[in-house]
Amino acid sequence: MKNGIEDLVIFGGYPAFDDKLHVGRPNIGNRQRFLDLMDDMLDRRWFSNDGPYVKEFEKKIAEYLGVKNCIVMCNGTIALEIAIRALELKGEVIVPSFTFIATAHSLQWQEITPVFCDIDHRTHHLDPKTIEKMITPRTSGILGLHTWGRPCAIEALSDLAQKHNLKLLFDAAHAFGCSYNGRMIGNFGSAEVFSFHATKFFNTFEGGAVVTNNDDLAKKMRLMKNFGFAGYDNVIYIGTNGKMNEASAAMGLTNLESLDEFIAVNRRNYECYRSCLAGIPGITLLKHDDGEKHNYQYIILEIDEDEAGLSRDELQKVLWAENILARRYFYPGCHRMEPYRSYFPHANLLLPVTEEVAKRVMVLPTGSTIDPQSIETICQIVQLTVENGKDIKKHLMSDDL
Ligand code: T4K
Repeated sequence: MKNGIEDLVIFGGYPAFDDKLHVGRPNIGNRQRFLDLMDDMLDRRWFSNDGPYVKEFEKKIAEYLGVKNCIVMCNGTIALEIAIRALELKGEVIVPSFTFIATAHSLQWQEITPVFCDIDHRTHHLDPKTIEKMITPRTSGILGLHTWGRPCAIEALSDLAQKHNLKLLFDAAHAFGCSYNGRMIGNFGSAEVFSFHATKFFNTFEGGAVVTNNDDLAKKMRLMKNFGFAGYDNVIYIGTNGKMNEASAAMGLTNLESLDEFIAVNRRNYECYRSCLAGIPGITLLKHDDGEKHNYQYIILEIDEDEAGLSRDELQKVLWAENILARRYFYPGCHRMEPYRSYFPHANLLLPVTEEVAKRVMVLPTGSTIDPQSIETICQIVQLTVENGKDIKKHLMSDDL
């Protein structure tokens, strides 16, 4: 408990936490269950190439999402690349810049130009009104993103895709366990791609999946993730190595059994942040639609510098000094990173909302390693900092901390 700003580390106090609090600390299900699966895997000596755990994991995910096909892969980025190639996207694809760099790279890696489109300031999703202006004769698709797990404007994007004869793919890296109009994310567009990276609330160490209700597309992606092999000595398609290994699938099977628990903990943490941050001027917590399923894996704040008295970056400095490692996802936006910064030096002019949002957003720690007491402490520090925003700003500027 900090009694005044003199207790903050930036003024010479002790850190609120001895150990660093991370955004993205992995959740781990029943440890013994995982170790038992590992024992069986070692006895069986079957480690990869469509092993029994991978098959069972794919079946369970497809059932959980109510989708016809699930193809698990070694990570979300390769899964995106394979989905993009299987859909035969080319030329230009419309995509948000306010995303993790993998979304843009998965296109550029295949020499497809990501055309960055602005977002809606409330939802942080692709703004359907802006998309139409970005469509050219070279546009072959839209790559939408369910940012923070909240479903993007699925219907508007589908209408636009249909109207302009474009393919529609969703980067659903954040949205495992979320629904839209009561239907699980995974059922929309031509296909949707999940990430099961260690930092996601549901992880397979590294991993990802493409899900689709299109059987032909699924068949093609299965070939592509296995070099194009259609049987021994028979390659019928260009492919790569996108296979998930058995240890990752075992982690996935273990964690699926604890999925509801992970979500319940995230929800408890979200509610705790919601009540503790209420009423702090200039601090807005992004809300989730209580009528839909949600994984609550990201705690997203927007900081209004005028109201809070200090900027997002200044608040982050205060928190880091206290060992609260808040993150600035997705600063500064893909368009300000290479190679896109060099390719499109004036992209910022078309992305005013992206620029603004990237300066305001901060993501706070949650997950099973964070308890309500820690959240109360984090929020108390945010409150204390905002109450003294002007003095802290002056101090940070003078000390250049
Ligand atoms: N599309 C979107 C929209 C995405 O957000 C992502 C991934 C992808 C596509 C691509 O999917 P993958 O190919 O990754 O499956 C992290 C993750 O590495 C990345 O997967 C994720 N998005 C992104 C949002 O976050 P960083 O650069 O923040 O990672 P890092 O190493 O700083 O880790 C974050 C925090 O988690 C750290 O404070 C430490 C902690 N951590 C991390 C790892 C790996 C742990 O405590 N244990 C761990 O094992 O990108």
